Amino acid sequence: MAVDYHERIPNNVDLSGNRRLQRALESWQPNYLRWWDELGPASTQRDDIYLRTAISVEANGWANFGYVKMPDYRWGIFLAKPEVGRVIPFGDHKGEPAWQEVPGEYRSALRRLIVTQGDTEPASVEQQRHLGQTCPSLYDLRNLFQINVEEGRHLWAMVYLLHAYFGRDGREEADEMLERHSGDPDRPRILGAFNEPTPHWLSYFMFTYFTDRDGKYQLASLAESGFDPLARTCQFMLTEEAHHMFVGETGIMRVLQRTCEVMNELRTDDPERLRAAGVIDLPTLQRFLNFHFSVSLDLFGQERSTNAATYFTTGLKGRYHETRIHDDHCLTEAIWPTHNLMDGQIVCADGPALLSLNERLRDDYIVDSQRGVNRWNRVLEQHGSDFRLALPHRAFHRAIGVFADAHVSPEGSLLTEGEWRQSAGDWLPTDADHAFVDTLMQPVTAPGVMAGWISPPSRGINGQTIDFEYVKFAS
Ligand code: BYC
Repeated sequence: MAVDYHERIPNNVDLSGNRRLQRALESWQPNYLRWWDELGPASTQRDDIYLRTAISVEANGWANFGYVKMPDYRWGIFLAKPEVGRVIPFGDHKGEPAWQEVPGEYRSALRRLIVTQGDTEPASVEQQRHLGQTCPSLYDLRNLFQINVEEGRHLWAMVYLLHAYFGRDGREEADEMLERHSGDPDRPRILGAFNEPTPHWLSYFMFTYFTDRDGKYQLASLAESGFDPLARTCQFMLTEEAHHMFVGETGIMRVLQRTCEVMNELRTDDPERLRAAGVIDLPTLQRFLNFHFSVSLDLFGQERSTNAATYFTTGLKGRYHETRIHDDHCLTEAIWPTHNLMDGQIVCADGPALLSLNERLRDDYIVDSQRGVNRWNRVLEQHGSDFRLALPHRAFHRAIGVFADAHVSPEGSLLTEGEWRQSAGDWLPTDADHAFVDTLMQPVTAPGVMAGWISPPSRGINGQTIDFEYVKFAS
């Protein structure tokens, strides 16, 4: 499964054995590079970045570190090793051999899933385009660029599937991936969170903690797919996704660490005094957490979804860790508790599990999200602070699903519109919060030096020291 780096498009799928496909992808490649140039990381084309490039999909030694100019990054196509004799693990086709070709009757549903997944990847690169200009350190700058090139590679992964398995309409969908843009009023990205700006590094760390985590759960569900090429692609993408969430979790942890240090130095938790001292106060952090968590919850779709039921019964998209679950994997009789609005109250009532698959995945996601919040709270505890960060209620600030029209407090109380308006500024980032955070966003590019609002990381990348020159700027 070694990757062939002599090819124009590095791959482990024997691309040179299929000339037509190779030519089609080679003709998409310049459009991709043009998109990267126009909408990828701004003003970085000639800088040397200490990046990790995949050289094999084996668990040991798949990564190679070295200085790369981002436009020269070897974006390629990597599928995890095939599992000999793999069978479809769930749904009506459970136990049948996994599909190596697209089953005709599920073609459009499968294409839609792949397009929705693929669309998020370039969207996040577009959202983060300007962050490099305000990096808090070279270490952080390098991590941003690592994530950007990997999201670019994840787009390549989905484009490969579209080109290889969906003929002409797949090629058209691949072209459209580069034509929709994050926040574009005429041609926006498909899912809501990917049209929200990521204006500064606090939003970025929250995004990589909460929104990339949706990526983890969606990719893990697609990694169970009966369509084997999709499953294998997503398995490999998941290994890269883990680093993105690490950047978010440790980023927020370092912000907290720095705030706590200053709180203790000044013996205050007064937001105004802390802001004046150049750190982000804890209520502001909570407001950003509320925003990014709630927007990410929307990415799981409606609480009751016939789409999700169909994806499952037809074997296209499974549950998180499907093969580790002990049940019939068909769910025809099963029930699952789902949150709903009934008679002016939020209730959690049993309903058909098959219709509740989006909600079930959201449940798994919430449990996982809470783990990091607990680790963040340990930092507060260690510094003697009584403040605790908390995930807001799942019905808070939702734009998709049964709570989209409801006004709900972070604690889960239903409110009138007037009550909501009165308090929304306490719960969600205000323009003033953004303006304050923006004042902190001054670039720090001397090796080993950190912006005043964030602590150093506990260690460097790939065994390098924290003051390693992770980015060498073109002079
Ligand atoms: N925004 O039946 P429902 C990642 C639409 S992140 C706008 O619930 P379904 C990454 C929906 O399309 C992971 N529209 O839908 C992270 C449907 O439209 P139609 C991305 C939305 O299909 C960071 C209608 O509402 N991967 O990788 O069950 C950086 C009915 O809804 C939204 C995937 O999402 C929304 N949030 O569930 C980089 C996996 N939600 O039919 C990358 C693939 C729903 O009425 N996607 N709608 O026209 C899916 O599995 C599903 O499409 C969804 C939605 C879970 C997203």
